[in-house]
Parts: sequence; structure tokens; C-alpha cells
Amino acid sequence: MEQTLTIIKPDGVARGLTGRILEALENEGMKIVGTKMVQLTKRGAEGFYQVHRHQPFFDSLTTYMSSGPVVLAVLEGEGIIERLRQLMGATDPQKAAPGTLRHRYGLSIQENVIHGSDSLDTARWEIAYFFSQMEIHSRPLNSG
Ligand code: IDP
Ligand code: MG
Repeated sequence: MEQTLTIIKPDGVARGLTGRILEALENEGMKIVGTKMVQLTKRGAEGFYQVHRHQPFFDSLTTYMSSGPVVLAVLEGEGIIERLRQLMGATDPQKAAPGTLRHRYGLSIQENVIHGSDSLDTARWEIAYFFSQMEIHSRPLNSG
């Protein structure tokens, strides 16, 4: 079954939006199969966002992403990668469609409340960056 990684970013956790965002995901039928709160180090954020290392916003992005705790979650379901991206909305909250999480809660193009993997390969890599197999509960207990 397809899986994706989501992150409630430091601005979302700090503003007390964790519950509301997880509820919105579950209301859309997205199944949470792993979750934890962590505070990234600057190095950890740089590793996670290494594809953006040549972008002008890289230093600012990784400073922000390591500025406070984040809530990580692995979501599972058919077409979950694209479904999450749709629910998140465009990177820039000002351009995100009404009803999307970034439109509702995003503060700026950087502090845009939520991350979602953008492809199958990225999702696999991002999930493995943060979660061990034992931390992902994609099958019912006692299923063999
Ligand atoms: P995405 O999160 O919608 O996939 P990406 O282009 O992958 O967007 O960028 C990763 C993250 O980097 C964004 O979510 C946002 O936090 C930050 N970011 C993207 N573009 C800019 C920018 O132009 N200025 C500042 N931060 C940016
Ligand atoms: Mg991206």
C-alpha cells in the first residue's frame, strides 16, 4: 500500500495546530501508520532538504525547520501521495486553493505549516530518513 511522509512544521506545532491538522487528514480517510514528535538539528534538516541545497532559501529553510519541534507522520492509502499534496495546497499559502491546509493555516511561503512527499521515490526515502520499520504499523496486530 502506498505511503507518504507528512510533517507538521514548527510554525504549526508552535501555534497548537497539530490536533486540527491530524484530524483534517483523518477526516479525508488518510490512515496514520506511524507518528512522533522530534526537534531536528540544523544538520538533520539540511540532510532532509538536501535536494534544495543550492536554493537561495536553503539556509533560512533549514534554520526554520530546526527552530522547534515538528510532528512527523507516515500516512497510508491508495494514491495517498497525491491526495496529501492536494489537501496541502500550493507551496505559497497565498496561491493555495481555499480549503487547503496551507491556505487555511500557512503564514508564508517558508512557514507553510505542512510537508508532504512529492513522489513515490521521495516518499520512500523520506520515510526511511525518520522511521524504522518497527515504528510503522501498517498491518493489523497478529496478522502473521
Ligand atoms: P513543497 O513543500 O510544496 O514541496 P518545495 O519547493 O519542495 O515545496 O520547497 C520545500 C520547502 O521550502 C517549502 O515547503 C517551503 O517551506 C520552503 N520554500 C520553498 N520555496 C521557498 C521560497 O521561495 N522562499 C522561502 N522558502 C521556500
Ligand atoms: Mg517538496
